[in-house]
Amino acid sequence: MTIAVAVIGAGFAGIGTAIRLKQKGIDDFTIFERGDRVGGTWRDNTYPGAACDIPSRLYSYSFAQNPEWSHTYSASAEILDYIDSMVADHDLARHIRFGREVTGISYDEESGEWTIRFAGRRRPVTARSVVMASGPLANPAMPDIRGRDDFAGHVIHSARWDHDYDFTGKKVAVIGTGASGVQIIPHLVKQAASVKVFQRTPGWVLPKVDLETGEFTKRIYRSIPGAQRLARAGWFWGHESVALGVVWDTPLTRAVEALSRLNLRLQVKDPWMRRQLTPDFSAGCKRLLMTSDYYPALQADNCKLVTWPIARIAPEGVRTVEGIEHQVDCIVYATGFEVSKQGTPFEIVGVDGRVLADEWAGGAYAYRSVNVEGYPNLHVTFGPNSGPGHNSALVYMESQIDYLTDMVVHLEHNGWKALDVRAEVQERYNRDIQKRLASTTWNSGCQSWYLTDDGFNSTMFPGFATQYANQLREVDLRDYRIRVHADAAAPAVGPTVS
Ligand code: NA7
Repeated sequence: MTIAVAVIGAGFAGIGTAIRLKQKGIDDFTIFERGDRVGGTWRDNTYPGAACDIPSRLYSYSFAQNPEWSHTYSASAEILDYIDSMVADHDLARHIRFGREVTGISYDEESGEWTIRFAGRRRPVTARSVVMASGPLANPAMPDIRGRDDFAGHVIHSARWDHDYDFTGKKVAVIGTGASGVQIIPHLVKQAASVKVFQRTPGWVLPKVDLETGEFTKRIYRSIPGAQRLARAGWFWGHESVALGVVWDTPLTRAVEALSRLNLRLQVKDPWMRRQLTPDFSAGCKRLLMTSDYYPALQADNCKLVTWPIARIAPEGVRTVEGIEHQVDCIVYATGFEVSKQGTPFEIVGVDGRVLADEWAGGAYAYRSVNVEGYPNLHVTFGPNSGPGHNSALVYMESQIDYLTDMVVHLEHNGWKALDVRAEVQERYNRDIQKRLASTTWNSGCQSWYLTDDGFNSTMFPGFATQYANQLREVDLRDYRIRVHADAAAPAVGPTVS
């Protein structure tokens, strides 16, 4: 039997999509999840210190606000609890199938249906619409360093933490000083005998002021209607103004850098170390790091910052280019994720046997980050050029899921076969996006996970969250080719190909 909607992934995007589908009267959907619990990146990232660097009031859905957040910023366990509570509150458990790893999906033009195939001997499922909610930061990236497999000690990736490994008395190497690395290192310094931090590029660091939310404040949120919305709006507009310094190279960028330099001067005494920790790229070109305990940890007696490039991994440890071998018991890779900037997480075959990964080989693109021409009724969350950069990913996500669930409603209520974005509309949109990206800080010369090796930016949205939300506020059916079933009447909007 064909279902209305197949949602792939039970992280924030999949759960949010499910809630909005239900609220819009669509109950015939199933969420397919490869793991054995919901939560996506917050299920996987359980390393010590794992927390969000966006305030909880903003890193949550406006349609599922939570008066109980314990701090300004939430730790991963509390975010996971929040996701669990959404599942319970909206009776979503009966829609979720665990242990279903999707291996490929393909579109049949005749029936207007997608076939979803799974690993193992699971029977394929057919659906009229598919929502890709598998997340861009789902698969850990191991760095391409010579001899990596030769290491004889213990290896851990930040996104697959080994909670059974006891760091007490151990010599540890940490490779990677991005958002994950700077959260892990202070915890390892407290536990391990010694920690060597291998830094390739220092980031711009701002202090993280994380306050506990008192009972009085929680009571206000619980009892006064609109109080949570007001607090959220405050954080939202605060982050919108930060865009002026993070998205574009403006005087505010210099102000962010000055603040970060002051933070460095106040926290790090040694001039040599300060020099090693000073970035040589514009603030905002890579993600800003929010932490107050990273610099103190680097200066602890049992911690050492290593800035010589890594030559290779040896059986005993990490060898740097000047010939020193740093012998360790364990290597922690905080090296980020395989971000699908060009590929797709599994094979996606659209009309005429077209394969999306082939079309995205030069860099991914989509219309309004959600739809791709030739792949009707397929909706992507966190798709091409939807990256926030300066604001909460969930603010962006909420716009996407509102938009795509409206499209599902159009399709289901009208009994149409397909909605496929027009090629010329998609092309115009992407030409404009790339033109606007050229003047952003992300394209100002540093290498980051936002860019392909050729420097193509298919991840970030070049503007304010408000602009992003505006473009997704309403589905303009004239942007889409509507296909109807052979025996159906022509739709009232737009030209038809049946
Ligand atoms: P990131 O931000 O991709 O950081 C990865 C880190 O690993 C970064 O410091 C990299 O250095 C470093 N890295 C990667 N490959 C190597 C090699 N080969 N040698 C040395 N160092 C290396 O991942 P995170 O997990 O910290 O954060 C991911 C996102 O999650 C983050 O942006 C937030 O959106 C949430 P580099 O800077 O490339 O020189």
